This record gives sequence, structure tokens and C-alpha cells, in this order.
Amino acid sequence: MSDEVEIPESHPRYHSLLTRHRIEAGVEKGITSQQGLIAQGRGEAFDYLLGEETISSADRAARAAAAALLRADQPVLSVNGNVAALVPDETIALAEAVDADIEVNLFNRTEERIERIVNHLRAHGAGEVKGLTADARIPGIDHERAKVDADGIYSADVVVVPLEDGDRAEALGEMDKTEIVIDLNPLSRSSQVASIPIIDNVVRAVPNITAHARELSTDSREELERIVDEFDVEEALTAAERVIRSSPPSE
Ligand code: PTJ
Repeated sequence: MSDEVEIPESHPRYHSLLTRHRIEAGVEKGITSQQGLIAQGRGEAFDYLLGEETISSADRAARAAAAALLRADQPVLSVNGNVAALVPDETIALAEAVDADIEVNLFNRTEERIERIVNHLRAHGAGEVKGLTADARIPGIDHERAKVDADGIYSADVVVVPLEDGDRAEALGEMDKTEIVIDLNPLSRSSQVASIPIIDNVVRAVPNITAHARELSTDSREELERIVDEFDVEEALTAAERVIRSSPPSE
């Protein structure tokens, strides 16, 4: 199965079908886990209720995330099997825009799948991709997701964690890192513990952070600090939940 499929752009569910196809192709290539299919289905339900668009509070969160990444000393973008299948090019573009490292970190970790994801990202144009060394552990997690690179996620000051399960999100927060979570569910534990939760589909959120980063790239450190400080976590979560609870379906 190829990465792309023939779906007419005029189809009302074009983006949703394309996204599904990419996840399916990811599973066939051994990049995405089978649980990744279930996670995608759960995400789609929330996306449907959000109108399959970036709501204004998510856009403000993406701008704050861009500012946090630009002012970071050591930013890292964490990549799992779903992210690798859905947004490989966009993740590489974001890493370049904010000068961040990319590290593969998996919930259902196998060396083979990490290697496949590293090779997949390299084939899409990534330089160094971390995650294979796994010479450090995130304290307080007793599953495979604790394994990280000492010079990557372990020592990072800002980490982007898209489509995360709550355990690591919480543990990273306890390590005093600024944690940027991308998750369509505002009630998920990861969204709730994030320093900056972006309640949006990863396929829209990642390029949106990059666009904001390019726009903010000449701003002073003080201005970037101000944007991050003014971001209101509670407002972002409440606004998304309000849209989901009140929204008529988009179709
Ligand atoms: O590749 P691995 O082994 O690291 O596994 C990755 C998955 C995603 C399978 C694993 O982390 C997992 O099981 O995650 P959860 O606990 O199902 O959580 C995934 C969260 O991401 C849920 O809150 C979904 O609503 C959300 N989600 C799913 N698809 C998207 C999404 N958020 C943003 N964009 C999406 N496309």
C-alpha cells in the first residue's frame, strides 16, 4: 500500500479519508501499531464534533507552542507510530523551523519498529533521529515509554508530545519540562497535565505551529516569554470542551 491514495479532493470527507489511509499504510509498513488504529478512531470522533477545523483557542495554543519552542534551549519533538504515519514531512519542517531534535518514543516499543520509524523519517528527509540509544529513563514510569535518549527527551527543556497516553505526559511534567501536547480530546489526562494543550488534529496542528514559528522567528526573547506567559491553559481546555458539547456534527 502506498502512502497516498486516489480520493477526489471534492469528497466531503477528503481529509478524514486521507488520514485513515495513511494510518492504514503505516500499519502495513510496520510503523504504526494496531492500537494506533483504535487511537485514530477515538480521535476522529472528537474531530467530528470540533467541526474538523482548528478552533480559535487551538490556534492560540499553537502560537504559544511556537513561542515556547523558539525560546527553548533544547526542544525535542517526540514521534510515535501514528505521528510518523500521519505527519512525517510536517514534523521535519517543524523541527527545522524551531531548531528542535526529533526523537522516536513508543508506547508499544520494539527495536524493530523504532528502526523502521527512524528509516521512514530519514527517507522523508530528516537528519539525525534520536530514540535508538535509550540510555536514560523517565522516573516514575514502569513501561517501555520510560526509555529515552539522555541527550534527547531526558535533558530537553521543551517537549512536544502528540497523541500521548497520560502516564508519560504526567511524568514529564514532574521533570519540570514545558510539555506541549497535541490531542483531540480535551479531557484526556495528557491534555489535562500539559503546559500547553493544543486540542486539534495533529495533521492541522503541526503545520500550524510551524507557520506561527516562522512568523514569530524575529521576535525578541521577551516577546516570546510574554506570549507563553499569557497563554491560559484552563481557557484552552474549557473552550474546546464547550465546542464539543455544543457543536452540531459537521456533516
Ligand atoms: O506508536 P505507539 O506504540 O507509541 O502508540 C501510539 C498510540 C497512539 C497507539 C498510544 O500512544 C495510545 O494508545 O494512545 P491513546 O491512549 O489511545 O491516546 C491517544 C490520544 O490521541 C486520544 O486522546 C485520541 O483522542 C488522540 N488522537 C487520536 N488521533 C489523533 C489524536 N489527537 C490528535 N490528532 C489525531 N490524529
